[in-house]
Amino acid sequence: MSKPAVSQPASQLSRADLEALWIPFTPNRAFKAKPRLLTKAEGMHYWSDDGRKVLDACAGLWCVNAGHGRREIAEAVHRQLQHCDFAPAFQMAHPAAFELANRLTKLTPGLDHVFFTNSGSESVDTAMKIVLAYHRARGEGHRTRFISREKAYHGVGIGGTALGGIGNNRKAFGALLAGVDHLPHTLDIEHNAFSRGLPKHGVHLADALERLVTLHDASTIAAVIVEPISGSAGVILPPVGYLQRLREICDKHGILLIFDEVITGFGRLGAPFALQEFGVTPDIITAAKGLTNGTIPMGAVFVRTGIYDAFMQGPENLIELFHGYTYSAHPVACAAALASLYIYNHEGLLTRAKELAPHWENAAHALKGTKHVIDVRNYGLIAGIELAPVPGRAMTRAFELFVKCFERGMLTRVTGDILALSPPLIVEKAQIEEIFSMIADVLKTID
Ligand code: PXG
Ligand code: PLP
Repeated sequence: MSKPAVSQPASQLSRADLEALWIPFTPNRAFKAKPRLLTKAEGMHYWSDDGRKVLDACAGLWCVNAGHGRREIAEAVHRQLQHCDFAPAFQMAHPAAFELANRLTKLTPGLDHVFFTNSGSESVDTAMKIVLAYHRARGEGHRTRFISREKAYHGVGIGGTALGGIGNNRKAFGALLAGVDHLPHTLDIEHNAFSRGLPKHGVHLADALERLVTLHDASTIAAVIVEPISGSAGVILPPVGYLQRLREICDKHGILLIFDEVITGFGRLGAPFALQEFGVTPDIITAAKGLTNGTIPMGAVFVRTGIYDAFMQGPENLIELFHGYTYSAHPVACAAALASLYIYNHEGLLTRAKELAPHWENAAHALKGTKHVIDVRNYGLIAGIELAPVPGRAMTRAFELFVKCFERGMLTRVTGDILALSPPLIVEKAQIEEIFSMIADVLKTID
Protein backbone atom coordinates (compact mmCIF):
# COMPACT_ATOMS: atom_id res chain seq x y z
CA MET A 1 0.00 0.00 0.00
CA SER A 2 1.35 3.42 -0.88
CA LYS A 3 1.76 6.14 1.70
CA PRO A 4 -1.59 7.88 2.26
CA ALA A 5 -1.89 11.16 0.41
CA VAL A 6 -2.31 14.30 2.50
CA SER A 7 -4.71 15.62 -0.08
CA GLN A 8 -4.87 14.17 -3.53
CA PRO A 9 -5.72 16.61 -6.32
CA ALA A 10 -9.18 15.80 -7.69
CA SER A 11 -7.88 15.92 -11.21
CA GLN A 12 -6.22 12.62 -10.37
CA LEU A 13 -9.49 11.12 -9.11
CA SER A 14 -11.57 9.32 -11.72
CA ARG A 15 -15.35 8.98 -11.49
CA ALA A 16 -14.79 5.43 -10.21
CA ASP A 17 -12.56 6.75 -7.42
CA LEU A 18 -15.45 8.84 -6.16
CA GLU A 19 -17.89 5.93 -5.95
CA ALA A 20 -17.23 4.24 -2.59
CA LEU A 21 -17.76 7.30 -0.46
CA TRP A 22 -21.35 8.07 0.56
CA ILE A 23 -21.35 11.83 1.07
CA PRO A 24 -23.62 13.29 3.79
CA PHE A 25 -26.43 15.79 3.13
CA THR A 26 -25.44 15.91 -0.55
CA PRO A 27 -27.02 14.70 -3.80
CA ASN A 28 -24.30 12.10 -4.41
CA ARG A 29 -24.85 11.46 -8.12
CA ALA A 30 -24.96 15.14 -9.10
CA PHE A 31 -21.96 15.88 -6.91
CA LYS A 32 -19.87 13.05 -8.29
CA ALA A 33 -20.70 14.16 -11.82
CA LYS A 34 -19.34 17.61 -11.01
CA PRO A 35 -17.37 17.44 -7.76
CA ARG A 36 -16.13 20.40 -5.74
CA LEU A 37 -12.98 19.51 -3.85
CA LEU A 38 -10.88 21.41 -1.37
CA THR A 39 -7.29 20.36 -0.96
CA LYS A 40 -5.62 22.98 1.18
CA ALA A 41 -6.58 25.55 3.81
CA GLU A 42 -4.84 28.44 5.49
CA GLY A 43 -6.09 31.48 7.35
CA MET A 44 -9.25 32.81 5.67
CA HIS A 45 -8.82 30.64 2.58
CA TYR A 46 -9.18 27.24 1.04
CA TRP A 47 -7.61 26.13 -2.20
CA SER A 48 -9.64 24.02 -4.60
CA ASP A 49 -8.22 20.96 -6.36
CA ASP A 50 -7.72 22.99 -9.53
CA GLY A 51 -5.55 25.44 -7.61
CA ARG A 52 -8.02 28.29 -7.08
CA LYS A 53 -7.88 30.32 -3.86
CA VAL A 54 -11.30 30.27 -2.18
CA LEU A 55 -12.34 32.76 0.51
CA ASP A 56 -13.99 30.87 3.36
CA ALA A 57 -17.18 32.81 4.14
CA CYS A 58 -18.65 30.09 6.37
CA ALA A 59 -15.77 28.95 8.61
CA GLY A 60 -15.86 25.50 7.03
CA LEU A 61 -19.24 24.49 8.45
CA TRP A 62 -19.53 27.19 11.13
CA CYS A 63 -16.61 25.70 13.04
CA VAL A 64 -13.20 27.11 12.03
CA ASN A 65 -13.52 30.19 14.22
CA ALA A 66 -9.80 31.04 14.41
CA GLY A 67 -9.15 30.43 10.74
CA HIS A 68 -7.43 27.51 9.06
CA GLY A 69 -4.08 25.88 9.52
CA ARG A 70 -3.40 27.13 13.03
CA ARG A 71 0.07 25.89 13.86
CA GLU A 72 -0.55 26.01 17.63
CA ILE A 73 -3.32 23.43 17.28
CA ALA A 74 -1.36 21.21 14.91
CA GLU A 75 1.60 21.22 17.28
CA ALA A 76 -0.54 20.51 20.35
CA VAL A 77 -2.19 17.58 18.57
CA HIS A 78 1.17 16.26 17.39
CA ARG A 79 2.65 16.50 20.90
CA GLN A 80 -0.36 14.81 22.47
CA LEU A 81 -0.29 11.95 19.96
CA GLN A 82 3.35 11.30 20.73
CA HIS A 83 2.95 11.72 24.47
CA CYS A 84 -0.28 9.82 25.19
CA ASP A 85 -2.42 8.91 22.17
CA PHE A 86 -5.44 7.52 23.98
CA ALA A 87 -6.69 7.00 27.51
CA PRO A 88 -9.81 4.97 28.34
CA ALA A 89 -12.74 7.25 29.05
CA PHE A 90 -14.47 5.01 31.61
CA GLN A 91 -13.03 4.40 35.09
CA MET A 92 -9.85 6.20 33.94
CA ALA A 93 -8.95 9.76 32.97
CA HIS A 94 -6.06 11.98 31.91
CA PRO A 95 -5.06 15.46 33.11
CA ALA A 96 -5.94 17.45 29.97
CA ALA A 97 -9.61 16.48 30.36
CA PHE A 98 -9.76 18.23 33.74
CA GLU A 99 -7.82 21.24 32.54
CA LEU A 100 -10.19 21.63 29.61
CA ALA A 101 -13.29 21.24 31.82
CA ASN A 102 -11.96 23.90 34.19
CA ARG A 103 -11.15 26.33 31.40
CA LEU A 104 -14.43 25.79 29.58
CA THR A 105 -16.70 26.21 32.59
CA LYS A 106 -15.13 29.64 33.14
CA LEU A 107 -16.79 30.60 29.86
CA THR A 108 -20.25 29.41 30.98
CA PRO A 109 -21.12 31.28 34.19
CA GLY A 110 -23.89 29.45 36.04
CA LEU A 111 -23.11 26.14 34.34
CA ASP A 112 -20.33 24.52 36.29
CA HIS A 113 -19.93 20.96 35.00
CA VAL A 114 -19.24 19.64 31.53
CA PHE A 115 -19.62 16.23 29.86
CA PHE A 116 -17.62 15.54 26.69
CA THR A 117 -18.91 14.05 23.45
CA ASN A 118 -17.61 13.92 19.88
CA SER A 119 -20.09 16.05 17.97
CA GLY A 120 -23.09 18.32 18.26
CA SER A 121 -25.42 15.40 17.57
CA GLU A 122 -23.94 13.43 20.44
CA SER A 123 -24.17 16.51 22.64
CA VAL A 124 -27.89 16.72 21.95
CA ASP A 125 -28.47 13.03 22.67
CA THR A 126 -26.40 13.35 25.83
CA ALA A 127 -28.37 16.40 26.96
CA MET A 128 -31.64 14.54 26.45
CA LYS A 129 -30.45 11.62 28.55
CA ILE A 130 -29.11 13.90 31.29
CA VAL A 131 -32.45 15.71 31.42
CA LEU A 132 -34.46 12.50 31.74
CA ALA A 133 -32.16 11.03 34.36
CA TYR A 134 -32.06 14.32 36.28
CA HIS A 135 -35.83 14.51 36.65
CA ARG A 136 -35.93 10.83 37.63
CA ALA A 137 -33.21 11.33 40.24
CA ARG A 138 -35.33 14.08 41.80
CA GLY A 139 -38.48 11.99 41.89
CA GLU A 140 -39.98 13.58 38.77
CA GLY A 141 -39.57 10.68 36.38
CA HIS A 142 -42.92 11.59 34.84
CA ARG A 143 -41.22 14.51 33.08
CA THR A 144 -40.31 12.80 29.81
CA ARG A 145 -41.58 15.09 27.10
CA PHE A 146 -39.34 17.39 25.03
CA ILE A 147 -40.46 20.60 23.40
CA SER A 148 -38.50 21.81 20.40
CA ARG A 149 -39.40 24.12 17.52
CA GLU A 150 -40.39 24.04 13.91
CA LYS A 151 -37.34 24.54 11.65
CA ALA A 152 -35.00 23.45 14.46
CA TYR A 153 -31.80 21.54 13.76
CA HIS A 154 -30.40 19.49 16.60
CA GLY A 155 -28.16 17.10 14.73
CA VAL A 156 -28.81 13.70 13.29
CA GLY A 157 -29.05 11.21 16.14
CA ILE A 158 -32.50 9.68 16.51
CA GLY A 159 -33.07 11.99 19.49
CA GLY A 160 -31.91 15.06 17.63
CA THR A 161 -33.88 14.04 14.54
CA ALA A 162 -37.04 13.75 16.63
CA LEU A 163 -36.37 17.20 18.10
CA GLY A 164 -35.62 18.59 14.66
CA GLY A 165 -38.17 20.70 12.88
CA ILE A 166 -37.02 20.54 9.27
CA GLY A 167 -39.40 18.26 7.38
CA ASN A 168 -36.84 16.79 4.98
CA ASN A 169 -34.61 15.76 7.87
CA ARG A 170 -37.46 13.78 9.50
CA LYS A 171 -39.77 12.36 6.89
CA ALA A 172 -37.82 9.24 5.89
CA PHE A 173 -37.21 8.08 9.44
CA GLY A 174 -40.50 6.84 10.75
CA ALA A 175 -42.18 7.77 13.99
CA LEU A 176 -38.93 8.80 15.71
CA LEU A 177 -39.47 9.46 19.44
CA ALA A 178 -42.81 9.61 21.15
CA GLY A 179 -43.40 12.62 23.35
CA VAL A 180 -41.79 15.40 21.33
CA ASP A 181 -43.77 18.50 20.47
CA HIS A 182 -42.80 21.64 18.58
CA LEU A 183 -43.25 25.36 19.14
CA PRO A 184 -43.69 27.64 16.13
CA HIS A 185 -40.50 28.93 14.54
CA THR A 186 -39.75 32.65 14.70
CA LEU A 187 -39.11 33.43 11.04
CA ASP A 188 -41.57 36.11 9.98
CA ILE A 189 -40.46 37.84 6.79
CA GLU A 190 -43.77 39.62 6.42
CA HIS A 191 -43.22 41.62 9.62
CA ASN A 192 -39.46 41.51 10.08
CA ALA A 193 -37.83 41.62 6.63
CA PHE A 194 -34.44 43.38 6.62
CA SER A 195 -34.35 43.72 10.40
CA ARG A 196 -30.92 44.67 11.63
CA GLY A 197 -29.99 42.33 14.47
CA LEU A 198 -32.83 40.84 16.48
CA PRO A 199 -36.28 41.34 14.97
CA LYS A 200 -38.71 43.48 16.95
CA HIS A 201 -41.84 41.51 16.18
CA GLY A 202 -42.65 38.07 17.56
CA VAL A 203 -42.00 37.82 21.30
CA HIS A 204 -45.54 36.48 21.62
CA LEU A 205 -44.43 33.31 19.81
CA ALA A 206 -42.85 32.19 23.09
CA ASP A 207 -46.32 32.10 24.64
CA ALA A 208 -47.09 29.05 22.53
CA LEU A 209 -45.13 27.24 25.24
CA GLU A 210 -47.91 28.05 27.71
CA ARG A 211 -50.37 26.43 25.33
CA LEU A 212 -48.29 23.26 25.14
CA VAL A 213 -48.08 23.27 28.93
CA THR A 214 -51.86 23.45 29.06
CA LEU A 215 -52.12 20.67 26.49
CA HIS A 216 -49.62 18.23 28.00
CA ASP A 217 -49.46 19.41 31.62
CA ALA A 218 -46.19 20.77 32.96
CA SER A 219 -45.61 17.59 34.97
CA THR A 220 -45.00 15.65 31.74
CA ILE A 221 -42.52 18.11 30.21
CA ALA A 222 -38.81 17.52 30.79
CA ALA A 223 -37.18 20.27 28.76
CA VAL A 224 -37.46 22.88 26.05
CA ILE A 225 -34.60 22.98 23.54
CA VAL A 226 -33.84 25.91 21.25
CA GLU A 227 -31.00 27.17 19.13
CA PRO A 228 -30.53 30.77 20.35
CA ILE A 229 -29.97 31.55 16.66
CA SER A 230 -30.58 28.74 14.24
CA GLY A 231 -28.09 28.30 11.45
CA SER A 232 -29.13 25.24 9.51
CA ALA A 233 -32.65 26.36 8.69
CA GLY A 234 -31.24 29.56 7.24
CA VAL A 235 -30.33 32.00 10.02
CA ILE A 236 -33.43 32.45 12.14
CA LEU A 237 -33.18 34.98 14.95
CA PRO A 238 -35.06 35.18 18.23
CA PRO A 239 -37.33 38.24 18.42
CA VAL A 240 -36.35 40.76 21.11
CA GLY A 241 -37.41 39.35 24.51
CA TYR A 242 -38.27 35.89 23.17
CA LEU A 243 -35.54 33.87 24.90
CA GLN A 244 -36.21 35.71 28.18
CA ARG A 245 -39.89 34.83 27.88
CA LEU A 246 -39.09 31.15 27.27
CA ARG A 247 -36.85 31.19 30.34
CA GLU A 248 -39.65 32.67 32.48
CA ILE A 249 -42.21 30.13 31.33
CA CYS A 250 -39.79 27.23 31.89
CA ASP A 251 -39.02 28.50 35.40
CA LYS A 252 -42.68 28.85 36.23
CA HIS A 253 -43.32 25.20 35.35
CA GLY A 254 -40.12 23.45 36.46
CA ILE A 255 -39.10 22.76 32.87
CA LEU A 256 -35.41 22.72 31.97
CA LEU A 257 -34.21 25.02 29.19
CA ILE A 258 -31.53 23.77 26.82
CA PHE A 259 -29.64 26.16 24.54
CA ASP A 260 -28.19 24.28 21.60
CA GLU A 261 -25.11 26.44 21.05
CA VAL A 262 -23.36 24.18 18.56
CA ILE A 263 -23.22 27.14 16.17
CA THR A 264 -23.61 30.13 18.51
CA GLY A 265 -20.87 29.00 20.92
CA PHE A 266 -17.26 30.15 20.89
CA GLY A 267 -17.63 33.73 19.80
CA ARG A 268 -19.90 33.55 16.78
CA LEU A 269 -22.29 36.16 18.24
CA GLY A 270 -19.68 38.44 19.81
CA ALA A 271 -19.62 36.82 23.26
CA PRO A 272 -18.31 33.41 24.32
CA PHE A 273 -21.85 31.98 24.26
CA ALA A 274 -25.37 33.21 23.52
CA LEU A 275 -25.85 32.86 27.25
CA GLN A 276 -23.80 36.04 27.79
CA GLU A 277 -24.89 37.76 24.61
CA PHE A 278 -28.61 37.53 25.38
CA GLY A 279 -28.35 37.56 29.17
CA VAL A 280 -30.39 34.38 29.52
CA THR A 281 -28.94 31.45 31.45
CA PRO A 282 -30.19 28.06 30.29
CA ASP A 283 -29.97 24.90 32.41
CA ILE A 284 -27.97 23.07 29.76
CA ILE A 285 -25.81 24.14 26.84
CA THR A 286 -24.86 21.79 24.03
CA ALA A 287 -21.73 22.71 22.08
CA ALA A 288 -19.27 21.32 19.50
CA LYS A 289 -17.83 22.84 16.28
CA GLY A 290 -15.71 25.81 17.46
CA LEU A 291 -14.59 23.88 20.53
CA THR A 292 -11.60 22.54 18.59
CA ASN A 293 -11.66 25.13 15.81
CA GLY A 294 -13.07 22.36 13.62
CA THR A 295 -9.86 20.34 13.76
CA ILE A 296 -10.70 17.23 15.80
CA PRO A 297 -14.28 16.06 16.42
CA MET A 298 -15.42 17.04 19.91
CA GLY A 299 -18.58 18.20 21.62
CA ALA A 300 -19.56 19.25 25.13
CA VAL A 301 -22.64 19.43 27.31
CA PHE A 302 -22.61 22.04 30.08
CA VAL A 303 -25.01 21.74 33.00
CA ARG A 304 -26.27 24.33 35.45
CA THR A 305 -24.99 24.37 38.99
CA GLY A 306 -26.96 21.76 40.91
CA ILE A 307 -27.72 19.39 38.04
CA TYR A 308 -24.50 17.43 38.50
CA ASP A 309 -25.09 17.44 42.28
CA ALA A 310 -28.52 15.90 41.83
CA PHE A 311 -26.75 12.82 40.46
CA MET A 312 -24.19 12.65 43.28
CA GLN A 313 -26.61 11.34 45.89
CA GLY A 314 -26.45 7.51 45.97
CA PRO A 315 -23.68 5.22 47.19
CA GLU A 316 -20.31 6.66 46.20
CA ASN A 317 -19.07 3.44 44.62
CA LEU A 318 -21.92 3.29 42.09
CA ILE A 319 -21.95 4.85 38.62
CA GLU A 320 -24.22 7.93 38.65
CA LEU A 321 -24.89 8.30 34.91
CA PHE A 322 -24.85 5.25 32.65
CA HIS A 323 -23.69 7.15 29.60
CA GLY A 324 -20.46 7.96 27.77
CA TYR A 325 -18.50 7.49 24.58
CA THR A 326 -15.28 5.58 23.91
CA TYR A 327 -13.92 8.93 22.79
CA SER A 328 -15.38 11.21 25.49
CA ALA A 329 -12.60 13.67 26.37
CA HIS A 330 -10.25 12.04 23.86
CA PRO A 331 -6.76 13.28 24.74
CA VAL A 332 -6.07 14.47 21.21
CA ALA A 333 -9.37 16.35 21.07
CA CYS A 334 -8.62 17.88 24.48
CA ALA A 335 -5.24 19.05 23.20
CA ALA A 336 -6.88 20.59 20.15
CA ALA A 337 -9.53 22.27 22.30
CA LEU A 338 -7.00 23.68 24.77
CA ALA A 339 -4.93 25.09 21.92
CA SER A 340 -8.07 26.55 20.33
CA LEU A 341 -9.10 28.21 23.59
CA TYR A 342 -5.60 29.59 23.94
CA ILE A 343 -5.87 31.20 20.51
CA TYR A 344 -9.40 32.47 21.12
CA ASN A 345 -8.34 34.12 24.38
CA HIS A 346 -5.00 35.36 23.14
CA GLU A 347 -6.46 36.97 20.01
CA GLY A 348 -9.68 38.20 21.59
CA LEU A 349 -11.71 36.13 19.16
CA LEU A 350 -14.56 35.35 21.54
CA THR A 351 -15.59 39.02 21.41
CA ARG A 352 -14.19 40.11 18.04
CA ALA A 353 -17.51 39.50 16.30
CA LYS A 354 -18.98 42.28 18.42
CA GLU A 355 -16.44 44.80 17.10
CA LEU A 356 -17.01 43.74 13.52
CA ALA A 357 -20.78 43.31 13.75
CA PRO A 358 -21.75 46.88 12.73
CA HIS A 359 -19.51 46.69 9.68
CA TRP A 360 -20.79 43.20 8.85
CA GLU A 361 -24.38 44.36 9.27
CA ASN A 362 -23.95 47.36 6.97
CA ALA A 363 -22.23 45.29 4.31
CA ALA A 364 -24.95 42.63 4.46
CA HIS A 365 -27.83 45.10 4.35
CA ALA A 366 -26.30 46.85 1.35
CA LEU A 367 -27.78 43.86 -0.52
CA LYS A 368 -31.27 45.24 0.09
CA GLY A 369 -32.70 46.11 -3.32
CA THR A 370 -30.44 43.67 -5.14
CA LYS A 371 -32.22 41.39 -7.59
CA HIS A 372 -34.01 38.41 -5.94
CA VAL A 373 -33.14 39.40 -2.34
CA ILE A 374 -36.28 39.30 -0.16
CA ASP A 375 -34.62 39.38 3.26
CA VAL A 376 -31.28 39.92 4.96
CA ARG A 377 -30.86 38.69 8.54
CA ASN A 378 -27.77 39.20 10.66
CA TYR A 379 -26.30 38.97 14.13
CA GLY A 380 -22.67 38.90 15.29
CA LEU A 381 -20.76 37.40 12.38
CA ILE A 382 -23.72 35.54 10.92
CA ALA A 383 -25.85 36.56 7.98
CA GLY A 384 -28.63 34.95 6.00
CA ILE A 385 -29.59 36.19 2.55
CA GLU A 386 -33.01 34.94 1.52
CA LEU A 387 -33.90 34.89 -2.18
CA ALA A 388 -37.30 34.74 -3.83
CA PRO A 389 -37.74 31.15 -5.00
CA VAL A 390 -37.97 30.37 -8.70
CA PRO A 391 -41.68 29.59 -9.14
CA GLY A 392 -42.16 25.82 -9.01
CA ARG A 393 -38.45 25.19 -8.42
CA ALA A 394 -37.69 26.09 -4.82
CA MET A 395 -34.06 25.84 -3.70
CA THR A 396 -32.49 26.26 -7.14
CA ARG A 397 -31.66 29.97 -7.06
CA ALA A 398 -29.60 30.03 -3.88
CA PHE A 399 -27.86 26.84 -4.99
CA GLU A 400 -26.87 28.54 -8.24
CA LEU A 401 -25.56 31.48 -6.21
CA PHE A 402 -23.55 29.10 -4.04
CA VAL A 403 -22.03 27.30 -7.05
CA LYS A 404 -21.20 30.51 -8.90
CA CYS A 405 -19.61 32.03 -5.78
CA PHE A 406 -17.49 28.91 -5.43
CA GLU A 407 -16.44 29.14 -9.06
CA ARG A 408 -15.41 32.76 -8.47
CA GLY A 409 -13.46 31.84 -5.35
CA MET A 410 -15.72 31.95 -2.31
CA LEU A 411 -17.22 29.24 -0.12
CA THR A 412 -20.69 29.88 1.28
CA ARG A 413 -23.41 27.63 2.62
CA VAL A 414 -26.81 27.12 1.07
CA THR A 415 -30.04 25.92 2.62
CA GLY A 416 -33.32 26.14 0.76
CA ASP A 417 -33.48 29.57 -0.85
CA ILE A 418 -31.13 31.04 1.71
CA LEU A 419 -27.42 31.70 1.56
CA ALA A 420 -25.85 31.49 5.02
CA LEU A 421 -22.60 33.26 5.90
CA SER A 422 -20.43 32.86 9.02
CA PRO A 423 -16.76 33.56 8.31
CA PRO A 424 -13.88 32.71 10.61
CA LEU A 425 -13.76 35.31 13.40
CA ILE A 426 -10.37 36.52 12.12
CA VAL A 427 -12.06 38.00 9.03
CA GLU A 428 -10.81 41.45 8.01
CA LYS A 429 -13.02 44.35 6.95
CA ALA A 430 -11.75 44.17 3.37
CA GLN A 431 -12.76 40.52 3.23
CA ILE A 432 -16.22 41.41 4.49
CA GLU A 433 -16.51 43.82 1.54
CA GLU A 434 -15.28 41.08 -0.77
CA ILE A 435 -17.91 38.63 0.51
CA PHE A 436 -20.91 40.88 -0.02
CA SER A 437 -19.75 42.52 -3.20
CA MET A 438 -19.20 39.13 -4.79
CA ILE A 439 -22.70 38.07 -3.78
CA ALA A 440 -24.14 41.26 -5.28
CA ASP A 441 -22.19 40.73 -8.51
CA VAL A 442 -23.16 37.09 -8.84
CA LEU A 443 -26.82 37.80 -8.11
CA LYS A 444 -26.90 40.09 -11.14
CA THR A 445 -25.98 37.12 -13.31
CA ILE A 446 -28.76 34.86 -12.02
CA ASP A 447 -32.28 34.71 -13.47
N1 PXG B 1 -27.14 21.39 16.94
C1 PXG B 1 -27.03 22.49 16.17
C2 PXG B 1 -27.72 23.74 16.61
C3 PXG B 1 -26.28 22.47 15.01
O1 PXG B 1 -26.20 23.57 14.25
C4 PXG B 1 -25.78 20.15 15.46
C5 PXG B 1 -26.53 20.24 16.61
C6 PXG B 1 -25.13 18.85 15.14
O2 PXG B 1 -23.76 18.92 15.23
P1 PXG B 1 -22.86 17.82 14.45
O3 PXG B 1 -21.47 18.11 14.96
O4 PXG B 1 -23.34 16.48 14.86
O5 PXG B 1 -23.03 18.08 12.97
C7 PXG B 1 -25.63 21.27 14.64
C8 PXG B 1 -24.81 21.17 13.40
C9 PXG B 1 -25.40 23.91 7.97
C10 PXG B 1 -24.87 22.90 8.92
O6 PXG B 1 -25.21 23.78 6.83
C11 PXG B 1 -25.14 23.02 10.25
C12 PXG B 1 -24.71 22.03 11.11
C13 PXG B 1 -23.98 20.95 10.64
C14 PXG B 1 -23.68 20.87 9.31
C15 PXG B 1 -24.13 21.83 8.44
O7 PXG B 1 -26.03 24.86 8.36
N2 PXG B 1 -25.05 22.17 12.45
N1 PLP C 1 -20.93 -0.47 18.90
C1 PLP C 1 -20.12 -1.40 19.48
C2 PLP C 1 -20.19 -2.82 18.98
C3 PLP C 1 -19.25 -1.02 20.52
O1 PLP C 1 -18.48 -1.94 21.11
C4 PLP C 1 -19.23 0.34 20.93
C5 PLP C 1 -18.33 0.81 22.00
O2 PLP C 1 -17.66 0.03 22.68
C6 PLP C 1 -20.08 1.26 20.32
C7 PLP C 1 -20.93 0.83 19.30
C8 PLP C 1 -20.10 2.70 20.75
O3 PLP C 1 -19.00 3.36 20.22
P1 PLP C 1 -18.57 4.77 20.81
O4 PLP C 1 -18.25 4.54 22.26
O5 PLP C 1 -17.34 5.15 20.00
O6 PLP C 1 -19.73 5.70 20.62
